[in-house]
Amino acid sequence: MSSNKDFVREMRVQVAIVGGGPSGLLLAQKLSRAGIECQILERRSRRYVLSRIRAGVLERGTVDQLRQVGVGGRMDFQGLEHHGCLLSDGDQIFSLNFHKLIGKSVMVYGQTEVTRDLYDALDRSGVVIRHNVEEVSLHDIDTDAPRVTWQENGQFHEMVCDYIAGCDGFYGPSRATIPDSVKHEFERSYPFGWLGILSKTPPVEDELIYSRSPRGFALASMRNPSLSRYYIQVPADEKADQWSDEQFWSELRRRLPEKVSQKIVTGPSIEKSVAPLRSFVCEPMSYGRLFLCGDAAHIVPPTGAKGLNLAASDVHYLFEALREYYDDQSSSGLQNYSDTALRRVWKSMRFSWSLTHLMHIFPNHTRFDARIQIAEFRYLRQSTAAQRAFAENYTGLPYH
Ligand code: FAS
Ligand code: PHB
Repeated sequence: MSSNKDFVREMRVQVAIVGGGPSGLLLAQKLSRAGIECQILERRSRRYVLSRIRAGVLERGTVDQLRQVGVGGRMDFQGLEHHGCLLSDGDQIFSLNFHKLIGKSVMVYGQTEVTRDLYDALDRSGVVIRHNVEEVSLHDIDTDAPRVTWQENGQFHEMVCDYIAGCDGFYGPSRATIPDSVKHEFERSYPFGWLGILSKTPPVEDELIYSRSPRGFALASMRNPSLSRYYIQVPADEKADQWSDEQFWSELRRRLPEKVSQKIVTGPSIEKSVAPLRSFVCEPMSYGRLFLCGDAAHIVPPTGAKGLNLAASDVHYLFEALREYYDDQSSSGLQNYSDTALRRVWKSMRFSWSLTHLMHIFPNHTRFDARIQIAEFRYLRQSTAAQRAFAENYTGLPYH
């Protein structure tokens, strides 16, 4: 480490990772186990990162990766393997059994726990994770010596690296570093959000319930047998503090089938927040020596439980490409990373968009649109072919 009057020059690393959420942490764990040096720059404290309540459903590909990198222990012990889910339309409710349909399942295990498990594993492996860094900037990404600079404890630092992984989410600096002349951004904003609560109450059913009702969408989910996660569709500009717990429980009951509502065990919310819904994709997902992963490159509405899982498949592709470069001195994986990742991103984007359209009430929907939604729902309920397609998408499309 050397310094001049302005910068502390850190030792060069092979891969600098901006962002210590699931994307950055999983990539670091994979690189570290492969002997590829990396460091993580995270804007927030670890406590803050671990306070986020987000995704709840893991695809098989995500589960396999966590097990392969030695982070599957707690998940296998505390996670809940789900063979299906329930869909309801008014008082009509039916089960989609993924296992019977296509022999696959999903794991219900919160993103918060995945993040905690990855942090613990990285601490054991000694990977440097710099928290509370400020003013992270990316430089010279179109050269063979890209740099990252940041401020830490009032001192500016610089780190030269071979590659930068932009894992800094939708609002991070990485995507913004790709020149506008190169980037194409595709976006669909929805006129509603999800108001979610976490409560120390037993889930109302053993499986998740996706419910469409004339009053709006509702989702009954969980984290474990004594921790429930519920969501209701609310207007896009709604604030969580506009809703008391009583108002939430009362509205949730009105959006679930009668025989389910009667069983809901209510209790105080231990977390309450509104998540905006949007579909967004940035193309390309790489430029020069910068590679975007996860929310830095794309955002899906949480309806299809794809956000975290797409981050995991991006990391799979990028890790394999970096390993090919360092082990076999071949750059073809890196050159193809964006196209490879985007093929799966767009297919998952389609499913999330489609399920969002099926399950939500759109303020500008005409009576025709409403009839189409009902027809779509009836077709899904009655057609094994449609159910197999749903199961294939929900449990996770293949990586290759
Ligand atoms: P993340 O946003 O998780 O992590 C990016 C990290 O980069 C953060 O820790 C951030 O602090 C850091 N960062 C940002 N700017 C930085 C800077 N300038 N310098 C350094 N670090 C910086 N997905 C689902 O599947 N189901 C859900 O129910 C669901 N609910 C969600 C609710 C909310 C409110 C949000 C925002 C997302 C939700 N998601 C959900 C999607 C979510 O799970 C993401 O897909 C997942 O967190 C993606 O992980 P990352 O790509 O690591 O991005
Ligand atoms: C969750 O439990 O947070 C969850 C589950 C399934 C979804 C979205 C969110 O589709």
